[in-house]
Amino acid sequence: MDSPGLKIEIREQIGIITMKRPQALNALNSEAINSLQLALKSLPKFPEILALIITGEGKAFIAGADIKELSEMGPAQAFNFSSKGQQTFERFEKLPYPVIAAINGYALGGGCELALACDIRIASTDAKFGMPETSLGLMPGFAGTQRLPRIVGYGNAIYLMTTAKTINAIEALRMGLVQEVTEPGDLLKVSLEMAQKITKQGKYAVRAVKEMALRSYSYDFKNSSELESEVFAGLFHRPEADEGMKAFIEKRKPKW
Ligand code: DAK
Repeated sequence: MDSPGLKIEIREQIGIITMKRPQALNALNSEAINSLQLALKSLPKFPEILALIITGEGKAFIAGADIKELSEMGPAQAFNFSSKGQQTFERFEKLPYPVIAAINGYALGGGCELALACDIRIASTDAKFGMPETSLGLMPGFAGTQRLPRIVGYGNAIYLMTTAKTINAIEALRMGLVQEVTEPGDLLKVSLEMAQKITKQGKYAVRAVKEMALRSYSYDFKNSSELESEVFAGLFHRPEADEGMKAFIEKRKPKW
């Protein structure tokens, strides 16, 4: 399934979105954002999906928002572009299953922001990360100022955003920006293996964990803990939890 600038494929229970505008290092222009929105709209047609991978074709994950397009925008267009991008990234974040960014090459600016809206980030050894917007007299416009400090801590986030420094995969791993680093040729394989691990867990349990972890952004600790008890109890209404615990006791793999 292709739309301009991207491809979606489904491998068993795993969706894979590949950004395909390699001649511009997959820079996000309005067309690419529209295609991402269409891709998000089409995902519910595949209820079998339990994890999603997003990656880029060629030598970049995504080298940022399209600077050529941005340079022609006035304030009103910039606001619309930013809001549309923010809504799209938020929909990624809110997908009911985990989303893995498989980061090959450059993940700069808006590309790094899209990776931040994913749940897990795996980088190839040739990946390069950065938030170079300030070097263009801009600032991150897809909620990167909000997500980056939550993921790497305030100091690391301010450091990256105010120096416009590009860091490599090992530095990104040290900061907690990525969870795993792999050889470029193994990136998809390692990402698929991680996705497969997720698909083997209880579907509703994984959903509940993601929902609760996301709520940690906006809820205070006490409210979140109370809600966690309710969501936890809710899992006991489903056969999945019964089967998972029974399988452990009977020393076998769960059947779900
Ligand atoms: N936009 C447009 N084209 C890009 C691009 C980008 N971000 N990145 C690369 N390209 C294009 C290049 O212009 C070149 O096109 P041609 O010249 O061949 O037509 C082609 O991709 C190959 O790139 P290079 O020839 O430059 O490749 P190199 O290997 O030499 O260098 C590089 C790779 C990644 C170091 C370099 O391309 C580079 O510095 N790219 C720009 C990276 C960057 O600064 N990214 C951050 C963009 S700013 C907002 C909304 C969003 C944002 C901000 C505000 N609001 C509306 C408020 C987000 C901003 C950003 O993401």
